[in-house]
Parts: sequence; structure tokens; C-alpha cells
Amino acid sequence: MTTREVRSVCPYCGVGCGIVMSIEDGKVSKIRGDKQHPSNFGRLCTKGLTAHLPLTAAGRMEDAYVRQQRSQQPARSSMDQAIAQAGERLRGIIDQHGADAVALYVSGQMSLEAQYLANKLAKGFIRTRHIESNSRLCMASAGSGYKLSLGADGPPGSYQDFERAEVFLVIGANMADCHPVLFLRLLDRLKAGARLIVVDPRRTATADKADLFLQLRPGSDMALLNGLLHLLHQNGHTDPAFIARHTEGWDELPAFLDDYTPARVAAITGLSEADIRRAAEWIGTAGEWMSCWTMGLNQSVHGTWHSNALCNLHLATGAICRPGSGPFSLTGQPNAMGGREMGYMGPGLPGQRSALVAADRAFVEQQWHLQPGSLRSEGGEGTIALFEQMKTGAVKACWVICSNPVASVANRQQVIDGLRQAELVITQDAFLDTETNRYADILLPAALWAEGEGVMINSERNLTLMPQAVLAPGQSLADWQIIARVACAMGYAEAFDYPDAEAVYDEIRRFWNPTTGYDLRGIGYRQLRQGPRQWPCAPGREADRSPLRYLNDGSSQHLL
Ligand SMILES: Nc1nc2c(c(=O)[nH]1)N[C@H]1C(S)=C(S)[C@@H](COP(=O)(O)OP(=O)(O)OC[C@H]3O[C@@H](n4cnc5c(=O)[nH]c(N)nc54)[C@H](O)[C@@H]3O)O[C@H]1N2
Ligand SMILES: Nc1nc2c(c(=O)[nH]1)N[C@H]1C(S)=C(S)[C@@H](COP(=O)(O)OP(=O)(O)OC[C@H]3O[C@@H](n4cnc5c(=O)[nH]c(N)nc54)[C@H](O)[C@@H]3O)O[C@H]1N2
Ligand code: SF4
Ligand SMILES: [Mo]
Repeated sequence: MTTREVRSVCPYCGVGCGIVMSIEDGKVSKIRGDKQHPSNFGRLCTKGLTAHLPLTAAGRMEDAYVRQQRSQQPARSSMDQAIAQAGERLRGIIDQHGADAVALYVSGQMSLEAQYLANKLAKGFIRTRHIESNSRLCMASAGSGYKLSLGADGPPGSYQDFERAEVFLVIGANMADCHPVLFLRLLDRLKAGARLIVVDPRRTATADKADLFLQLRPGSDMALLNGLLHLLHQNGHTDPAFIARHTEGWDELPAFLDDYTPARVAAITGLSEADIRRAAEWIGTAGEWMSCWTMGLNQSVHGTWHSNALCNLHLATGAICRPGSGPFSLTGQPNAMGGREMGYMGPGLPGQRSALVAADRAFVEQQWHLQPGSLRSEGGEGTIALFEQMKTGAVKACWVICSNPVASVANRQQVIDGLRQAELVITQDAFLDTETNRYADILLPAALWAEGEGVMINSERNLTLMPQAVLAPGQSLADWQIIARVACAMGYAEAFDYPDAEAVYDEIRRFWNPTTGYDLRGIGYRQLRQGPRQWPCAPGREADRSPLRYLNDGSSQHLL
């Protein structure tokens, strides 16, 4: 029996570890870490090592299913018929009720190509306000926080910073369990003498490794972060030259921070004053320091402000855009970074653009060959509001792709009520028996990660090609293909007729954004077949890494 090896990326978290699959007999028989991949240098956690098991697990959806009436059970159907039905019924609802009656709910687990096509279809062709993604539950606060603090989404630094930091502030993240391979990298650095501060209401496996564990009251992080800034300022540990050159609004801060004395912060957070002072001292005297955060800060009614307060600590100390320093948001999902770049939440448009900005709309209209003024200058109100609007009957059709909202969106009953109330629910999943599929009128079988081609972008802006390694079961197709085919069935064939994923990707490369520095122009499938590449990457750039985002020579980002 011959064994073939295919390099790819683990699809289970935003660390984005490189993997090498052994293919025997048309099946993935084994997975090992890719020693050359800059995310993991050969390491994998259990999820990566076993990522091939779901490919052949029982319960895959191999055929499409359609029901004509709610009282019936969906019946097995050919993929061609199901796609035709999906297109026809979506079109019917749009004709009768208008574009805003249709919603797409998509995923940070899909490939970049699928994310791009979903948004192109929703905003460019259907012209509904309603496209949302599960990243709203996960990364939206970090993305908005970056935009408000730094002007654009995406981390300023890279995983390489882990090898240079002297102090780590891990806040609202359980890296030991949820980003294990990156945590090993952090532990290596601790062995070399760096110090770890962990902020979490629970004593986690991550907290167990901390030099200083701040077990604060849930939801009191704002007070702690402002309290740390208060002390950094008071101790003379800020960087006035950096503040003067690169920030706005500092003059107002010290008076605001007066409210956050150690005594008051201790009272709010339940921490001891001594521990708060120690954390501020370590951060203030570190040559390089980085912070890592995830859901403990993001999943909050003031998650965006958390991200801002954390960025403020870096801006005030000038510890940003320097090897070993920076606010580093760890992405949960394997391609949430890609989805954010494609604009699949709220008013987003591809290439870190926004439908709220006239110049951005004009650029995208040109790329999509639309009449000027075609794109709408508004977005939806988010995931929770989407299901509310389904429940009230304003949104009449929902197409869920690569997500299981009945299980994962807050207020489950409202999600169920919304799906029941909708006239048409389309689900696109790799497995048949999910909580959400039970409410679907049309079920479309999706290929899993190793069964289709596409690009994934990890926490540090690194792109890895995920090639097709094995055949998809039954009639299932890659997500990007299903989206493109439904779009064609809706009458948009001129804009959705792609021969392969590479053609979709090449269109995405045209969305270079010289305002934010988002730049994939130098990264094609040709380069990605050699190995992963990190953006920003201007045409002709040889280096595969671009570890510091905002230090630029004017080639990816216009100089101010
Ligand atoms: N094994 C495994 N790994 C995963 C995933 C998975 O499903 N399984 N999912 C991936 C995804 S999508 C994501 S988003 C990430 C999630 O990764 P993490 O965000 O690291 O994990 P969580 O357990 O959601 O939350 C992190 C920590 O926040 C703490 N926390 C809760 N409230 C507060 C608070 O008010 N303040 C502070 N400071 N901390 C608080 C919790 O106690 C918890 O330890 O994991 C990714 N990795
Ligand atoms: N109670 C609670 N709720 C939470 C969270 C929590 O910690 N607690 N965490 C939140 C967070 S951070 C996140 S990211 C969300 C995640 O929530 P979901 O978006 O629901 O993510 P998954 O549970 O990973 O479900 C993904 C679905 O996609 C299917 N699937 C897998 N691969 C593919 C594929 O390639 N194509 C297609 N079409 N389908 C595929 C799977 O079968 C599954 O049904 O949950 C959020 N909700
Ligand atoms: S750390 Fe994340 S990307 Fe790496 S092997 Fe584990 S689940 Fe996969
Ligand atoms: Mo997540």
C-alpha cells in the first residue's frame, strides 16, 4: 500500500498548527505535527493529533434533504435538486418580502473562500443587511477593540513575541486547555526566566503555572486594568515619548485614573492591594511584555472596552510593535481572523472595509462589477438581534453554514422560536444529527476541512493552505462550492462561476487595503503550496513572515 503525505493545518483552534497527514487507501491514517510550520514547529495537542477521526466518524451527512411542508420529515434528495430548491425558495422570499427577509449565519470555522463568497452574496447580490457569524459570540469584542484602539483589526505582533517577552499577562484565557500548543511555547519562555501573571476568577490549569495569580471577581477586569494603568502612571513607568508621538487623548487619562486607586480596585476586584501593585511593578519594569486574552474578556457586555483597556496598557508603556511586546488576542476559531478580514459580521466588507464608509463601498462595488451606489450603507444588529428578528417575523429565511446556533447561541429558546417562525431554514453541515438541523427545511451536506481546498488564517495573520487530501463522502461539497452554486441558482451566475477555490482566493487578493495595511497581494496558492505565509505581504515579498504589523515601509500601508 502506498502512503502519501499532505501538509495542511489543524482545523480546531486559532493557533493554526501545521500538520502532516498520512494518506493510505484514500483515507487519512495518521496526523503528525509539521516541524517546519511557524505556529507549532512539530507540536500538536490531542485535538490536532486526532483531527482525522471525525472525517470517517458515523453520522456524516452524505446526501441533501428537503421537506416541502413543516409537518413532514425532510426526505433524501439529490444535491442538484436541493441546491435548485434553495435558490428558488430564497429568491421567492426576496421577491415577496424584500432582501432583508433573508439572513445568512456563517462561521469562523469555514475557509476564507467560503467566508468571502457568503459575504459577497449577502451584501453584494442579495443586498440584505443580515449576515452574521458565530464569531460574534467569540471574537467580535477583540476585533472592535483593536479597531477602536489601533485603527484596524488584527494583532500588531506575532507568535515570535512569545520568545522575547519577559512578562506575560494572560487575562480571561485558559491557554493550557484551549490554546495548548501556544501555551507550551509560553512555558518554554518561563523556563528561560520570564514571569507569568494570570487573571481569572477560576484556578485553571493555566493559573497553576502562574508566578502571580490574580483570582478576581468575575466581571471586575475593567477596574483591574484601569488600576494597573493608574499605578504605571504613578510609578513613572509610562513612555511619554511614545505617548506623545503615537497616541491621542492621554491628557484626559490621569484624572480619569484617579478613581482607580489600589484600595478601590482591591475593593472592586477582591484582590489584595499588594498583588495589584506587584503586577503593575512587573509590567512597568519589564523590557518587553505581552498580553494574551480570549473569552474571559471578550464574552462580556463591555468586552470591547476590555480590549481597549488592555491596549491602553501597551500604548501607555510603548510596549507594542516591538519584538516581544503587544496586545495579542488569541482567536478561538481556526479562521475567525479570516472571517473578520472578509467582513462577515455587521457592516463589514472584504479587506477590513466597512459598508458604513463611502470610499469602501465604492471600492467593493468596482471589484464586484456593481453599479455605483448598489451597496447598502448599513449593517445588521448582530447575532442575538438576528434571531429576535426571526422570531418577530421580520427575517423570514435563514441559511446557517458551519455553525450550530441552537446549541451555541445564548437564549436557546429564542433561537428555536426564530427558526420555527421562519418560512425557510437552510442548514449546511457536515453531520446530520445536530440540534439546528432538526429545524431545517433544506439540509445541504458539507465537506469537512480535509475534503475540500481553502485557506485558513490563524491568530497571528498567518495563512496556511488546506489542500484537498481525501474525497468528500456521498454528495457533499466544500462550503465555498455550495455557496457559489446556490448563488448561481439564484441568478447570479456571472459573479459566482468559479472553477476552483484558487480562483476565489485570487479575487480576495485584490482587496488590498492600504489604509489598514491588509495585504495578501504577495501570497498566492503558488506560494502557499511551498509553505505558510503571514500578511501583510506586498507583491514580490520574499520573506514568509511579517511579524510586526504596523512597522511598514509604505508598501502595504500608505505612510501617514
Ligand atoms: N479543547 C478545546 N479548545 C478550544 C475550544 C474547544 O471547544 N475545546 N474552542 C476554541 C474556541 S472557539 C475558543 S473561543 C477558545 C476559548 O478559549 P478561552 O477563552 O481560553 O476559554 P474559556 O474557558 O471560554 O474562557 C477562558 C477563561 O475565562 C475565565 N473567565 C470567566 N469570566 C471571567 C472574567 O470575568 N474575567 C476574567 N479575567 N476571566 C474570566 C474562565 O474562568 C476561563 O478560565 O478555545 C478554543 N479552543
Ligand atoms: N454555553 C456556551 N455557549 C457558547 C460558548 C461557550 O463557551 N458556552 N462559546 C461560544 C464560542 S467562543 C463559539 S466560537 C461558538 C461556537 O459555536 P458553533 O458555531 O455552533 O460551533 P461548533 O459547535 O463548532 O459547531 C459547528 C457546526 O459546524 C459543523 N461543521 C464542522 N465542520 C464543518 C465544515 O467544514 N462545514 C460545515 N458546513 N459544517 C461543519 C459541525 O458539525 C457543527 O454542527 O459557541 C459559542 N457559544
Ligand atoms: S493547539 Fe489548536 S491548532 Fe494546535 S493542534 Fe491543538 S487544536 Fe489544533
Ligand atoms: Mo470561540
